[in-house]
Amino acid sequence: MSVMILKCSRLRSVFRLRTLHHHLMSSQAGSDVLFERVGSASVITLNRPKALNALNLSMIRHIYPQLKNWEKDPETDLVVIKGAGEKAFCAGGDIRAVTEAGRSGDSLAQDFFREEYILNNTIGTYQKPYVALIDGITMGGGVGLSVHGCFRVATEKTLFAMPETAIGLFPDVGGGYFLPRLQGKLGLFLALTGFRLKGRDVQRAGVATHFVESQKSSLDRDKPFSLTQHLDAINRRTTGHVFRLFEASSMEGILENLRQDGSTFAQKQAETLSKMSPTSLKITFRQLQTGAALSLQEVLVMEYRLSQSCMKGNDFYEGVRAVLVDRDQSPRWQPSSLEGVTEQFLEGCFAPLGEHDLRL
Ligand code: QUE
Repeated sequence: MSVMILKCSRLRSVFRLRTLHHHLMSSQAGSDVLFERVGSASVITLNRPKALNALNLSMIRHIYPQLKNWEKDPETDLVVIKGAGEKAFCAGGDIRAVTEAGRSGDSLAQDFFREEYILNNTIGTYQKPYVALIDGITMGGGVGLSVHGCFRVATEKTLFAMPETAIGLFPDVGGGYFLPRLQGKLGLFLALTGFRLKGRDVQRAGVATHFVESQKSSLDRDKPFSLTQHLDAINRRTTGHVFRLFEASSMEGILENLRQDGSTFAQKQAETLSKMSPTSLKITFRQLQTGAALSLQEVLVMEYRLSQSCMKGNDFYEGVRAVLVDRDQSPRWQPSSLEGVTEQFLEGCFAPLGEHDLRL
């Protein structure tokens, strides 16, 4: 009898586990991401074209073990990752689901960021060639699936951005690592403004390692980097004192620089920054400043702390509401100005989480 009860309760818990597993892996289980072998290449296809291949936890949980297997698999010489459909490689993370989970106290709010960053680290330390075909929209979470790998192939259809300051988040997935390592202050500029890079410019900026025309291959070969004239401004030196628009010791300093500069470019960037979450801007400024001297692993630990701070605040929920849910594009940020975001608050955002810290 006791054996029966034991068996029953074990069966029940196995069944419960399977139900939970099924639930986690549902939303068109398995088909959200496809795996295939092409010669000696193992290929990952992000397969949610209607959602611009946005990355959800189910996809992360399929991709991670597959990458680990292929790393040891003698039949696999390289890994290729691409997006299904014409429009996107991957437009980001499924952050709408993350904010819904955050509101209802669901653990997805922790699990998503933790497992996503672990996957980013796996790509950054991968022992075989990892080739990301970033043909189409490549933003946020999609950048994390590509930029840390050794080959990133852009096409004329690539549209790259780290747009998170617009939704009260910050440029995560290792943005604190790769952005400060781009030329001059380009990474900080991209991080704060969410500026979109297109086509060959994605390679010019150093985000892509290669460029091919999505059909053939010589398009725009002689076209210069369209930000070249603006890079002078981003890193500008004017007469008298050394003065760079995005070089300042604080976020307020950058805005001051932009407002004092007469150029259309500077005014436009000041206007863009005025729409972003002040909390996100200050977190991002410090994230890149700190991340410049850290390893990818240390950056991801820092970013996990920041993700959990954003989950506790107002702006991430409000940003997702304004941009992705209600689409009124009118977020009500709290605090509403940079001055309202104190050093003491920022200190707390970057503070260790003890046993809840990300471990890599
Ligand atoms: C800023 C962002 C994101 C965004 C829009 C922004 C982002 C993100 C998505 C997104 C896009 C398509 C989807 C989806 C999410 O949009 O991070 O689920 O299907 O993931 O202005 O940071």
